[in-house]
Amino acid sequence: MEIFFATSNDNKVREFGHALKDFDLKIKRLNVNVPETDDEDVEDVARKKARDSFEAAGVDSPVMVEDSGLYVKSLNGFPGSMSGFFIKKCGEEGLLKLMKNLDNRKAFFKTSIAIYFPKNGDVKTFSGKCRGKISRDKRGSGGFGYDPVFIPENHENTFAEDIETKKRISHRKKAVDELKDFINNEKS
Ligand code: ITT
Repeated sequence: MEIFFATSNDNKVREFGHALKDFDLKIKRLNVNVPETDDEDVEDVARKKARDSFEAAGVDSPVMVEDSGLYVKSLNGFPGSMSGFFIKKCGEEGLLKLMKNLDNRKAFFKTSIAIYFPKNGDVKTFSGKCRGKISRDKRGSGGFGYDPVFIPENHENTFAEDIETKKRISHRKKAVDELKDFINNEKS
């Protein structure tokens, strides 16, 4: 199967490549940039973006997008689907500043992959969550985005300090595993 991946984010492509290692799926990068909706759930954002990206791309194979967000409990889920906008404006430091006086540091990452299938106009979504907490300071140089301030549940280090753990348990890895199950089922 061949799928086009519409994304502007090289880090996502790299993490997908790793999670799909040894799996029979050809992914081709697509450079279309369609606006994202303001839905709070990244799954809704991804679902709509897949259809829009397919229409903008003018290809005849399935088109995949991926939307991710960091949902912080004591900020009522913010920045969530606005994680990209927030980090561009304020950085991870901005999140730490915003949370300076907050003791409840619980947060989770959510990734939703959405694929538009042109043969029947269907959109399928595959999602993964990773629970954890926001650290008190920035630590580590691996990964990208909020990885230096996110400590996964039952761990001491941030994702940026322990990239091997991220590869094993991340939101993205779980979403890709769901996608693999779907493709395996389709094949059998
Ligand atoms: P697209 O072109 O694929 O939309 P994007 O960078 O705009 O790329 P998202 O909207 O899905 O991607 O993600 C918003 C931001 O959330 C992203 O720019 C990162 O800063 C952050 N982010 C996403 N996945 C992450 C991860 O696994 N670890 C840390 N931060 C992440």
